[in-house]
Amino acid sequence: MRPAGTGLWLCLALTLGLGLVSPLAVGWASARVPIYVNSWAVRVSQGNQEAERLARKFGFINLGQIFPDGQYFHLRHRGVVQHSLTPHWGHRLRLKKDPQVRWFEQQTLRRRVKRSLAVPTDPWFPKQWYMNNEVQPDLNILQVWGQGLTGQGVVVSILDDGIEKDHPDLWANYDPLASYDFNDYDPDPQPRYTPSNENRHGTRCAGEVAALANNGYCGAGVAYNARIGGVRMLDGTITDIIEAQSLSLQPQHIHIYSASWGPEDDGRTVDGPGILTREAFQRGVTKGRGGLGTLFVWASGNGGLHYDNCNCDGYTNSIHTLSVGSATQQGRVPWYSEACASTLTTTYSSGVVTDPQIVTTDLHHQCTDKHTGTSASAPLAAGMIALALEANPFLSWRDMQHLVVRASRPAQLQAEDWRTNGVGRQVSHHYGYGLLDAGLLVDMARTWLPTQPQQKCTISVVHTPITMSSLMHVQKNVTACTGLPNYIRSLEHVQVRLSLSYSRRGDLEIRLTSPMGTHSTLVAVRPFDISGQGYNNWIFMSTHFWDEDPQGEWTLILENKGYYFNTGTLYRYTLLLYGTAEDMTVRPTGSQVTSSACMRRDPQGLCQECHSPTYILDHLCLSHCPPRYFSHTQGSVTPGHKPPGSSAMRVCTSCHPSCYTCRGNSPLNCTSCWPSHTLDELHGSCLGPATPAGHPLPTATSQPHHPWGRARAMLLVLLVVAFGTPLFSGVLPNTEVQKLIYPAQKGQDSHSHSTATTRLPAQVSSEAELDLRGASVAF
Ligand SMILES: *[C@@H]1O[C@H](CO)[C@@H](O)[C@H](O)[C@H]1NC(C)=O
Ligand SMILES: *[C@@H]1O[C@H](CO)[C@@H](O)[C@H](O)[C@H]1NC(C)=O
Ligand SMILES: [Ca+2]
Repeated sequence: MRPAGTGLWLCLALTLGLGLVSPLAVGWASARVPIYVNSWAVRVSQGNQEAERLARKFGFINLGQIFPDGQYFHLRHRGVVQHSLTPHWGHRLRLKKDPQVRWFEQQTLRRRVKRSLAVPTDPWFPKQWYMNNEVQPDLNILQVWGQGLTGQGVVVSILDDGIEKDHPDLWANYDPLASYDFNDYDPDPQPRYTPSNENRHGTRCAGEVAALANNGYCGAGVAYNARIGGVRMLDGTITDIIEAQSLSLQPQHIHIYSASWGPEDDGRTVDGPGILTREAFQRGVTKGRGGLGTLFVWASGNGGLHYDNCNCDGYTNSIHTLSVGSATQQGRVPWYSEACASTLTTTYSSGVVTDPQIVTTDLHHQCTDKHTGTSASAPLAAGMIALALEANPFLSWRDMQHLVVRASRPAQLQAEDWRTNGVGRQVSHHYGYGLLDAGLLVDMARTWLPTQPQQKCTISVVHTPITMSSLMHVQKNVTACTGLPNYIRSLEHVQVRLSLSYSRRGDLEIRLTSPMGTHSTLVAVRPFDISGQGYNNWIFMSTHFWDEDPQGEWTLILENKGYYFNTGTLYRYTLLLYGTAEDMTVRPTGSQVTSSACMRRDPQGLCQECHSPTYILDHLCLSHCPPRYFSHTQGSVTPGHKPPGSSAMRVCTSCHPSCYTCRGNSPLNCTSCWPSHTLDELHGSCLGPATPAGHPLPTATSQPHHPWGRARAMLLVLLVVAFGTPLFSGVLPNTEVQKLIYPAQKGQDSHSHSTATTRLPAQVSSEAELDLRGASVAF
């Protein structure tokens, strides 16, 4: 229940007999859309008798007079849905026609928040310096709580070493459907207790997101009314299967996964997700959350002491994860922080011993003020993202990344590498776009115009072996798929896929410069990386070119920053651009509520038709149809129902009730099912709760254990083995400075849309590593 609704509003609400706000209603209400409830205020001239007559005549319940003057009455109708986006036309007509009714109004939900309640009363809240206004600026969470947003209706799962589900500050928000134990294969994620309490990490992360507020215990979570689950998966043998299963647990139920782990942060590892885990990410963003895409929030890594670079970690540098770095209370780069171009945003965390740390729940029903590292930063961001999702539940995974870019500020964060990119934003390899501001994030989430589907433009720059010099520039004039359906005007992520051999990998610095002049370091010197294996189809990612126009000359710079006699051969270089054809820099500023995508309104001002690419649902224009609805172009369903002047209407229509998501309204059109139901992929139908024995897995919709999945995985492994290692040798002379210029050719950029297709795995780790790799927990 919301603690926010008290005071005057509560009195009024009780008088009117309104229930408290449901999660769905909160989302809508915050988007300033009226929600009609099943209550009417009616003014009659002849008092209670007249009100009783009206109630009997039309089937209302008379709940009595509103003021003691016997004129205004509160009528409720049981046959009307409790929350509706449209007024009830039938009752409106009837009441209008009745000569004894002098005035009436169907009631709508009012959002009223008692302002003083925003500051939680929890005893440790004064120690939560990063959100109690103690430092300026902090994460700006009080402002969001002040608006009544607390994560209600949002589900977050912590992928870690378990969660103490009976902790007094967690139990009430604990969600068993968002939890599982993949170490023991049972539904209970309770951590394994040891004398050294090493399995406390997940419980600590969970409390940052959703510790209860105002319960007189510990502190408060960022989204203290969100539901929280835990996946126990780090306390045992870690395989690609376990990672993939964890990341695809209940993708229609869990909105946000928060993970603070990855390959060893030892400064010499280059490793990323295996085939199945990459497939899990891909499925998550395309199918999770009813097609809006699962939100994977990731800690950028703790390898700072080893001069590690998070671009050598295939989890944080995936475009599908939202990677979060850390800053100390003083606004400094913490000693453990890893710098890399794939970090998107930053939240606070610990620093040196004298710096304050993060306050959260701990094992054995305890509280702690000693949570540290980037592991502490990612859950804070996950909580803030939960607040934004409550404000607008229809944001896609890419919408959220766009919003995070815009809601992050350099603020007082100190770094030597703050630079202004081609669209005027400040960006740093330590902090991404800076400190995330929850107030800004929520404000922008409310009015965000959905982004168009993701396009991908692939440019193969080098495909014959070149011997590398000590400083090599590879230039390429790019058209960004101009004239093709996958033309990109505004960039999101940029990837560079490289295959090269090098005598000492850690000595090679790789940088990329965009046509707008933004320099991004893809990997800096890693003194501990003495590997002679080079990079084998490794993908580097940068977020620093966000919203830039990619047309023109891109320069890749490979520079030997170490031993003079280093040698190497560049085998392949592919530039992969992601983004949309929309010019994101000319979007109107200020309020752009989704209703501004409305093309035609009825006399009441309600929207009837939306501009492409949005779809209409209940008079709202949405970028995607939510779960339980499918998008289609009307005309094929109800021919002759077309509005004048337009050939087709884009609408969201209900699925068959047996489906969770679907592509049509038949029970055979399901694409995913409700929790505990199984999708029959052959027939597109959902089967009721089954699998009691022999199938301990909690979901059937997304597990990568389908026979075809395994077959394909095998195939992919074979492909990797066959094509993974380049076997060519260099031919060009080894000059000091090399400049390679490749002109643009129209049509050379390949056509590929990345939204629907499943691609071959691009990052290749050796077959043996797939199963034996241990993931290191960030502390
Ligand atoms: C890139 O190509 C475009 C179109 O062919 C041309 O106008 C432009 O001058 C080229 N830029 C560079 C730096 O070569
Ligand atoms: C929906 O299911 C029907 C069969 O019931 C099938 O004919 C139709 O093609 C399906 N629609 C889509 C879009 O898959
Ligand atoms: Ca508490």
